[in-house]
Amino acid sequence: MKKVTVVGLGYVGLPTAALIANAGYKVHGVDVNEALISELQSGICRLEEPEVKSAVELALTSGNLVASTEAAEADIFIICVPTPVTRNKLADLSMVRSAINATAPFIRSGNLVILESTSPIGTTDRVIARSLELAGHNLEDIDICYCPERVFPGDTVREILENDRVVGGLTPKAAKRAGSFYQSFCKGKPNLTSAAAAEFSKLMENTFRDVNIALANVFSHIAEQAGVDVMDVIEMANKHPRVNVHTPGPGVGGHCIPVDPWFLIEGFPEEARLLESCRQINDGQAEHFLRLAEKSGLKPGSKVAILGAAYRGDIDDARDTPTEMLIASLGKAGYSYVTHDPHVVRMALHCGYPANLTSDLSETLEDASAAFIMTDHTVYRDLTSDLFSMMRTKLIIDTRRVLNAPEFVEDGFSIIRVGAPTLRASA
Ligand code: SAJ
Repeated sequence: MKKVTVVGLGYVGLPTAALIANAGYKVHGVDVNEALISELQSGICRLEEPEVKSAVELALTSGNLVASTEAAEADIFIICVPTPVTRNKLADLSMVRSAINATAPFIRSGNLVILESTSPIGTTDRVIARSLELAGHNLEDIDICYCPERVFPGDTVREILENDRVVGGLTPKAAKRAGSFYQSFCKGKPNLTSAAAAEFSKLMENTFRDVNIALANVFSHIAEQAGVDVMDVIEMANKHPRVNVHTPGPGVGGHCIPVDPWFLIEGFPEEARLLESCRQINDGQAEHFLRLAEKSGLKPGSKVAILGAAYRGDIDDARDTPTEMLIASLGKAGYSYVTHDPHVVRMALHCGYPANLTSDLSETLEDASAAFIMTDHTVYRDLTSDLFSMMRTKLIIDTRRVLNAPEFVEDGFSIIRVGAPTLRASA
C-alpha cells in the first residue's frame, strides 16, 4: 500500500488527507498544532462541515490516517500550509519554508513532492526545489509539482473529489505522475502543465473573482448615487449571454481571495495596478457602510450590533472576514459593539480590537443604535422586525440584502441597503 505524508492539516489539508486515506492509501498527517494533533489522535475532527467530519472520522477509525507533529517517510508528500501576506502585503512563505525543511530529512530518491498552498509564481522552484537541494537532495531523483486546491468551503469534499485540477510539474514526468496520483482518488480531470503556469492559474482564478466583486461594488456605489437599485440592474444585465456581474456586498473575506491578488501585485507592480485598486475598493466597503450610517445619524460612542462574523453565509470560517474591517473602523471611531454569529465560535482578529462574539441575538441587538448585517446566513433571511424592536434606534445597514426591507420600513425602521437608495420610515 502506497504511503502519503500530508503536511498542514487545515481546512484543505485535513479533508484531503482523509479522502486519500479513504481511497486506500496509508496517510501520515502532520501539523505543528499540538492541540489539533491530540484531538485527531483521539478521533475528534474540529471542522464543522458534516461531510468533512465523517470523512476524517472514517479515515482515523480505519487506521489509514494517523496524525503526528513530525513527518514520516512516504512515497508522496503533499504540502498544504497557509501562505498569508504580511502587514505590508508581501507574501509570507515562512510556513512553506519550514514545512519543506522539516520534511526534507524524510524524503528519499524516487519520491513525489507536491505543493498545494496558493503561492507566488516561481515558489515551487525557488522554495521547494531549492530547499531540497540545500538539504542535500539530487533534484533529478525527485518529482516536484505544484497542484493548487480549488475547493469552495462549505462543499469541500465534493469539490476535492470532483473539481478539475491544474497539475504543474517542474518536469513533464513529474506532472504526469502527480496527475495519475490525483486520478487515483479524484474524479476531476488533471490538466498537466508547468509549475509556474499552475501557480499563475490559481492566482488568476481568485484575482478574477476579486476584480469582478470590486466591479460589482463600484456599480453599487453608482446605484446608491443614481437612486437606482443595483440588484435589479444586475439581474437585467446578466440576461446578456456574455455578462456575469457578481454580487456587491460588505467586501471580500476568506483566506484566499483578499490575499492572492497581492502575490501578483508584489511580483508585477506596474502591470497589476488595476488589481491594487480593486483590493482597495473591496477593503473599503465596511468603512463605506459606516459613513452611510453616520450620514443617517449614527454617532460614535453608541452601541452597534453586528450580525455575522463568517466571511460568507452558512460557514463557520471568519478568516479575513469583512466584519473585521467593520470592527476596526468602529473600534477606531470609539463605538461599542457586539458581534453575533450562529456558526462561528472563534475569531482571531489582527486589528487590535476584540471580536465581542456571541451567539445570543438579544444581547447583540439590545440598546443598539444601528445593526449591520454583514453575512448572508440563511437564518438571517427569516429575521422579522419585532426582534429588532429592542434597539435604541431603528437603523439597519443590510450589506447583503437579506432582509425583507419593505416590512421593516412599515414597522418604523430606516434601512441602508447595498446598491440602493436608503429606505426611510415614513414619519
Ligand atoms: N463575494 C461577494 N460577491 C460575490 C461573491 C463573493 O462579495 O459575488 C464575497 C464573499 O461574501 C466572500 C468573498 O467574496 O466574503 C470570497 O468568497 P467566494 O465565494 O469568492 O469564495 P471563497 O473565498 O470561499 O473560495 C474561493 C473560490 N475561488 C473562486 O471562486 C475563484 C474557491 O474555488 C477557491 O478554492 C478558494 O477561494 C481558495 O481556497 O482559493
